[in-house]
Amino acid sequence: MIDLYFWPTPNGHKITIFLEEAGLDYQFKPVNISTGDQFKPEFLAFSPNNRMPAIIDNAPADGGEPISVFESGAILVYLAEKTGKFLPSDVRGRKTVLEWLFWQVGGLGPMAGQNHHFVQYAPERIPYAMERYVKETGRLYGVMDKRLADNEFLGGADLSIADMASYPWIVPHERQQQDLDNFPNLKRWFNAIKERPAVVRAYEKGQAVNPNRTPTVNEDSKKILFGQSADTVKR
Ligand SMILES: N[C@@H](CCC(=O)N[C@@H](CS)C(=O)NCC(=O)O)C(=O)O
Repeated sequence: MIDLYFWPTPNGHKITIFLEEAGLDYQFKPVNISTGDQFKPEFLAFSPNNRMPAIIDNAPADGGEPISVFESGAILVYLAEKTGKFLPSDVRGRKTVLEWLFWQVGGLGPMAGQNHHFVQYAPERIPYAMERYVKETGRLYGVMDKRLADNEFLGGADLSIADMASYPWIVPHERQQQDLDNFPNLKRWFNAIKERPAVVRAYEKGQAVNPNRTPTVNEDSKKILFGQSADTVKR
């Protein structure tokens, strides 16, 4: 059984998609980041970046004590290695999936995240910042579109953890001021993933963790989520 420390956000959905696709047993451990659960000492003990998702694997492959993992990319690699699914074992296929996984966690995620911040949430309208991140998000969509012109999935012919990492960050494409009609290969990939039964289940189960669908970023939670500094960590 996997304990999934989770809140329904793009980074959280990456892991529910994997768990549903792989058919692993898991239980949600809600981390309501709007109310500050990410700062609870018991969570910080194994997720020191005060971010979710994180997991605890209660039945690790070595038969030893439970193993915790934080960082969505590390969690996806851990689960792929545990199950032997969605990360090829041959040297070339593995390398390619890891390239696109790292591309997502180091590029698409952070850039689209800044796009969300400056376009939707920043208390001041800063045109330079908005334009910078909307354009960079568009550039990254273009990179994906080109890759998907000759490949069904980011890693090649098969669904992989690279697709699972990227898909949740394309879901809010309208909020990111991107038009999928400008990226036909990306649109084909997006629609194909969206229809997968495991992905539908992942989103349904994930949303049920926040049954009232309270927006994660609201006037109260902005005080918790934005303006964190070194002092936040020292506390
Ligand atoms: N690099 C991290 C990013 C995770 C992340 O940013 N999580 C956000 C929600 S999507 C969070 O927990 N935020 C809590 C906070 O900002 O205090 C990963 O890929 O796991």
